[in-house]
Amino acid sequence: MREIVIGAAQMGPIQRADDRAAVVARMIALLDRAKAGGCDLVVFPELALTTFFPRWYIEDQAEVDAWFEREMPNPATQPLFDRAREHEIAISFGYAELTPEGRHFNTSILTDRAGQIVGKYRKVHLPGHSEFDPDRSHQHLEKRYFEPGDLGFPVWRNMDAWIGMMICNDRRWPEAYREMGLQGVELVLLGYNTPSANSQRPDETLETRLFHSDLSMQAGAYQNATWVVGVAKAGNEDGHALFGGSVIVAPDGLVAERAETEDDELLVHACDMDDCDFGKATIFDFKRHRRIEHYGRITAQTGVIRPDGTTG
Ligand code: ING
Repeated sequence: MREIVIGAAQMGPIQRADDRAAVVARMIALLDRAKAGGCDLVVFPELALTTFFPRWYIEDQAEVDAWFEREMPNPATQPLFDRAREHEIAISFGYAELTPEGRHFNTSILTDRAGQIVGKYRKVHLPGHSEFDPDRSHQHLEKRYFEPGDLGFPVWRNMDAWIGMMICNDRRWPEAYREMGLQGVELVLLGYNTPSANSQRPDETLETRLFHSDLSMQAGAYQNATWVVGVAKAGNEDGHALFGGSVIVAPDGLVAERAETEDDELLVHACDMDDCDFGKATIFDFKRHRRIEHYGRITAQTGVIRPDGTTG
């Protein structure tokens, strides 16, 4: 048995006016609760340090860059790393990364239990648009503020397990899980900030949107025989609602824990990494069953090319 007690630290809303110190204090409070709950690893949401600023159209680059971190850890987050090291808890959280070369990424990191960063991931699938869209009730400008990730989908050995990360929209793309599944991933950590409503689909209910989120993570877990931890930033941020629904999904695709609120909430579950073995050795023994000679389109083309040659 290779058990990791995992805490999914869902966070409630972060307002545009909230400063990082107040947010880090909330993360530390969740970390203290996780310690009391016996956690070995705690997962925080996407863009955990700030409001979901891609909902705002900002023209001044200096104002945009104020939402980004230039180094990690940094003075604002050092208290979090210090408390995690004291508790001997590994952490993973998302933030906006501004590199020394001036590149902008939607990033997440993973530490070991001594507080050292052992892995970094940069969000590959950026949803939304890059120019102001007057038809939307709220903008979704990740394509404006971030570059697509340039690190691929790495998997690291940490805490006697193969661990990978993805971020939010990545969870909707089976390629992201499979890239890690083909590296033997046993635990996928992901945070998300997902609007509760979509002005382009006013008829789509919150229940349906939560279903799509669960469906994506449960399928990814089952089809790659891996644990998946999905952690929301939730609640009303300056009038814009994000849904909660954080989950810990087992390698058989079943939900082991689910958040009940749209606030700071900690899910705790003892996850045995050996539970991945059955799926990887039977139904999803990739080496025995996959037929890559038939999968060429998946990396040969981006969009649809129909048999009659029409596209788009
Ligand atoms: N948010 C959303 C997500 O992928 C979205 C955007 C919502 C895309 C619903 C498609 C459908 O969960 C982020 N931040 O990617």
